[in-house]
Amino acid sequence: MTTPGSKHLILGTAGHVDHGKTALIRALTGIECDTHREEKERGITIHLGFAHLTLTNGTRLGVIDVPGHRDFIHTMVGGASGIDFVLLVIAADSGPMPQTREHLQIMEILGITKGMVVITKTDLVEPDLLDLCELEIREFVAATFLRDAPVVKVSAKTGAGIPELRTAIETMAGAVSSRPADGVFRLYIDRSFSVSGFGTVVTGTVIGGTIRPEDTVYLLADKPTELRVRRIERHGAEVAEVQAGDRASLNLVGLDKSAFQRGMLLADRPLKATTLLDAALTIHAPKTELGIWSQAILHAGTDEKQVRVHLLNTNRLVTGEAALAQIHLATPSYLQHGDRFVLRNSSCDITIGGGEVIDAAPLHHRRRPQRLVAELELIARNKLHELVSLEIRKAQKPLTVAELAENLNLSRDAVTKVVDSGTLRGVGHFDSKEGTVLVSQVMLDTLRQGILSAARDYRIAHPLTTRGIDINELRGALHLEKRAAHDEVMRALLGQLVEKQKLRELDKTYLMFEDSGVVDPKSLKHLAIIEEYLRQCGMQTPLLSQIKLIAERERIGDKELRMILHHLVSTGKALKVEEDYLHHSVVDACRARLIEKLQTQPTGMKVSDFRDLIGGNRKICLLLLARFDEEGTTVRNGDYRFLAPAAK
Ligand SMILES: Nc1nc2c(ncn2[C@@H]2O[C@H](COP(=O)(O)OP(=O)(O)OP(=O)(O)O)[C@@H](O)[C@H]2O)c(=O)[nH]1
Ligand SMILES: [Mg+2]
Repeated sequence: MTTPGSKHLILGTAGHVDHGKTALIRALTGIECDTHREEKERGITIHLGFAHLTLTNGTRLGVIDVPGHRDFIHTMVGGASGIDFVLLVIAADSGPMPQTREHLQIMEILGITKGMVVITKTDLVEPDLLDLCELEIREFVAATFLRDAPVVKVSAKTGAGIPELRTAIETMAGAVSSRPADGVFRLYIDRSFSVSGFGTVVTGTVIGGTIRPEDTVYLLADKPTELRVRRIERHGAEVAEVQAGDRASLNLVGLDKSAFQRGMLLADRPLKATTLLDAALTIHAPKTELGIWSQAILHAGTDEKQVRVHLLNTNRLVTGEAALAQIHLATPSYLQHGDRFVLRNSSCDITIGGGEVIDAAPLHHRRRPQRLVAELELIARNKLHELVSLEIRKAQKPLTVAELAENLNLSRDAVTKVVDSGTLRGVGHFDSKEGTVLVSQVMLDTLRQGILSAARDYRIAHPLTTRGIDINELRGALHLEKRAAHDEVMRALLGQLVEKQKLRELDKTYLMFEDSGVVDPKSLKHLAIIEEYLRQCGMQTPLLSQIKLIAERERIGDKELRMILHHLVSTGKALKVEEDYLHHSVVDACRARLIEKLQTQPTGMKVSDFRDLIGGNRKICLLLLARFDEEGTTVRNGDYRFLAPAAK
């Protein structure tokens, strides 16, 4: 089991083919990494090799041995992606070679900052040649993160220098800190196999978070599939958990082995997929130039994808320069803010460069406005809080911390930390039952304007109403969901608008401040006349032409009459049955008589019985019964109506 307090670190090899990486790991750990038959036959490493090294304090380092051959750079990138420090292996008899340089570039692109140079095969050269070789190497690494790194000279054949190398590794492991083990658990699969009696086992480097047996994980392929972790091994022994910086073998339940492929991501939540990234990009390959649009292969973890790169803040990018780019992926990926990636050319023979994801869910930038570029530059520099601000500004609605975390593929804790730090610019905070709700100032202004227009429009649409718009009607007008998070924002804005005397509150409804809610007496009188007429008509519903006659006599215009009828229906004073209007008192009376009758007639009633009871025409009877069914007064069974249980 894991030693308490021990570090979780991974050491990787790098260097040109045949320079002695695998032999060095064998000399250090006793573990042979070239285990495949084809590797033994060809005498080169083809697949990633895995070993471990126990330090004197008990810490067990994970070790990843990578292939040096130029044909397997994609495998090397996958292995190098999760490492904490590197042994750059250079053979004394040949010095730095093309893949020494390419591997070093890849380390820089991946953001690796710690490591040492190991000169191997020292048994093959004379001491003065060795000194020359060291000088050459010092110059070679002078412009890289290894400029002040230790240089250790060894021979895997004789064992010379191996104890010194072990000491240097101990010292470096002591100085490197483990990655944070909180946050989202993620692991790029590098191998998967079946173990008889156990099912599927996948291995990979944990690049974030922690996972334990019985936890749920998701295989993020085309869509997330839920799986259960049955058993976890680290360095060949069962453990109670693995965390960022560990090599892990996970025995998973839920899918057949064939579902798992190298490059797929496992995570502890169903992360959002993206086919678009905003990123900071640097060109490393010598004499290389990118135009506004270019094709490339993007490597992230053990995953590789065809992409198109669209430069945002320049039309041309040359060796040594950095730029912002929008990257279009051919198939969905689950990258997140801060992830590093390597770009290789489409024919897979040159490492062009690489960079870091700024926004994994950007809007599609057809053009390249200065404001967007400035925003991305800010995020690239100030990181997380700018990203969170941008996400809030992008949203067309209020967002909770949980929604933000989900949109950004971050843990809630990470988002909460940013929110609590008070560094978010142009963002309003609100408390709700769903936790803190965040809204951009721009969106708040839009909502304020929306509330005022809705309050004004409501009164224009309902001129005979003596009340204002209520919160349910407002929610609809503003296209907000019926949720505590959204209502809380609306209430806060309503409060502000009332305080600023833009709105007036009347019985939990809202009117424009200058609107007293009074309807002119003549209109009210007209309304009362039409309502009274409908009441008197009872079941003998008048034709519209008859209502119009009354209106004419009272000097009520056509438009006003339509408004009055609409008002009576929308306020529930009248029921509109196709072209007929029934006063609600008539509906109530019919309902009362129906209930009374059904209580003494448990065998139910047909439509004709109901018609005899109330004396209306068949059409109105049918529509009234349908309404009573709908409101839950009656239930229908074939031709018969019965009293609904609730109405009894
Ligand atoms: N004399 C001598 N030979 C060595 C030493 N280290 C490695 N070799 C030999 O060099 C050859 C290549 O060694 P590997 O360890 O396979 O080289 P590698 O860097 O892992 O090669 P790739 O993984 O294919 O890139 C083998 O024949 C080793 O026996 C050394 O220190 N001295
Ligand atoms: Mg090797």
